[in-house]
Amino acid sequence: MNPLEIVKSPVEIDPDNFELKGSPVVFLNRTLGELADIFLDKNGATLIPSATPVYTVHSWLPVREWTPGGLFFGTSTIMPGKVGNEYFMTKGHFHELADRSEFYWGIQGKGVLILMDRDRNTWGEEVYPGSLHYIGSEIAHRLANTGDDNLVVGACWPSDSGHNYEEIAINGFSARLVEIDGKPVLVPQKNILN
Ligand code: M6P
Ligand code: ZN
Repeated sequence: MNPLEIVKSPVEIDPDNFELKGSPVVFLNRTLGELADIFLDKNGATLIPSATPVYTVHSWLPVREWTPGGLFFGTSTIMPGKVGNEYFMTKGHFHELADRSEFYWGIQGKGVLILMDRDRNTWGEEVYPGSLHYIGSEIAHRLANTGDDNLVVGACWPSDSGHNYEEIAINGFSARLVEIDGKPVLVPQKNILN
């Protein structure tokens, strides 16, 4: 950059679909085939084509991962849909440096941000255009789409937070977000496991 020059930022949010445009942008597409394990209804998952996208993520990583003091930015788009009666959702994670926090904010659509603390207490926050969510340290976070349209959520997290998926892969969240009588309900995992 030259002194006194006014330039465009290399990355911007596409106002039409809220995806990130520019360079460098990392794109990730999570299909049902690779996520089938996170849903309770394994048989229900086999009824949906495995190539079906459940969510996509566009991320701008302006610094190397693990750089202290930096920030990453992403937009997640969770598609509408259910496996059995469980809403399409993200894998969810704690941070590898577990005291690192994160902001999420609702951009489009509707859903629930599912949060779980280290004592395995799980609760949710409603996500809608304009909703703002502070995810404090040691809190696992997962997004579920409860609407009929795409759920788009912005995220900003520290570049040295990392992702700890293992704990969620092994123990899951202590509650699942399912549709009961047309409404999203958090149901304790032990009560719906056979
Ligand atoms: C947000 C951020 C990212 C995360 C993405 C998808 O954009 O929290 O760090 O990777 O959502 O969520 P997950 O990693 O749980 O699949
Ligand atoms: Zn995170």
